[in-house]
Amino acid sequence: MRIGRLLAMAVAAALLVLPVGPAQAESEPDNWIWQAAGPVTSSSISGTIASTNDVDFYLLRIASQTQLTLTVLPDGCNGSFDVSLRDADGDYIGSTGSSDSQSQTIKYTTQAGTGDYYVRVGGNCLTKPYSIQISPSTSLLGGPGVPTSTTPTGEPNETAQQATGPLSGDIVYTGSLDTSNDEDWFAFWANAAFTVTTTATGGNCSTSLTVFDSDVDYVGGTSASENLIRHFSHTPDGWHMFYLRAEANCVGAGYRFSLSPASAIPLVGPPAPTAPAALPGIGKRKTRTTVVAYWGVANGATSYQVRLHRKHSNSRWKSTSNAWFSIKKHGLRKKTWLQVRAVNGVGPGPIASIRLK
Ligand SMILES: [Ca+2]
Ligand SMILES: [Ca+2]
Ligand SMILES: [Ca+2]
Repeated sequence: MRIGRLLAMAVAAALLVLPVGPAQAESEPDNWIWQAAGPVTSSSISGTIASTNDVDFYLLRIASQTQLTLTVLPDGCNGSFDVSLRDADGDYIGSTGSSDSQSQTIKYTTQAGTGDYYVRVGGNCLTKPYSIQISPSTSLLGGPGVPTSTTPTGEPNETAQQATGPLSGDIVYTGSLDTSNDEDWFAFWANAAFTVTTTATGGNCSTSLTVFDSDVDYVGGTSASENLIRHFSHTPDGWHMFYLRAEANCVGAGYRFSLSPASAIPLVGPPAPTAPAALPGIGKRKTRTTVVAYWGVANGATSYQVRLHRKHSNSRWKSTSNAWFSIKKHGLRKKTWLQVRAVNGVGPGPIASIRLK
């Protein structure tokens, strides 16, 4: 981008009055998005491109709808620094270079809501440190950075039967695909909507993650290449086991992935089914000719059973889908009780009783 000489001087003058806090110095290794330093909270970042293939990543956590300016200061170098801004998934937003006489800027209004952004610095100016000012620095929010604690996974894990698991939620797992036919299989339980998040970590390869259900039928998936973060979300219709398969398009691919939220990723299968709960209550109503008993719906009930009880004798249990039972007063003997219980496929629940006469 070309800017006029006057404008350049105005920008340079403005820079002189910018408050300059302590610069965040780079900390190698920071060559991948998952190695990004930060979140940066100082008003400038600085580092050195140490070799032609050195790249430096920084994480910025920025307040909602900030009019962000990244200013790459003149470097006095024959080469140039390449500076780009990336969104939370590593996707490109904009870039600028550096020159030996003029500052260059990236200006961008961040999205609504607190958001993560990445700054990537590369280039061929190998002799001088770079310096990038971030404005307004008050928009830079702190907080946890890219997780550095990871859980490596191991071989063999070539099929669903060999799957490693069950995996936990909110853990960053790492793995690599080391041969042309290497597949890495994992298993996990999920009982609510979950998201698989992944990025490639090595070998300049693209890694794909595919989710299968417990019958090893395809559910969906995503793939990520270098410095891109990708997601796949799924809402299961209950508590199920899933399989996750990692594959890559070239040998030596590394990958990271996590499952979230942890609350949707139980470590065990669904609890065994149980008989229905007790009836929450039972009552009765009398008319001139009948007594009607009625009860509250029991948790887990698919139907109910009723019988008459008197002293030590019971009638046979009779099934009903109603939550009530009606009997004629005429012929009803004294001290007769109605017993009711909820039932389901597991069996009957506790008995509730009410005196009819
Ligand atoms: Ca560096
Ligand atoms: Ca680096
Ligand atoms: Ca494997």
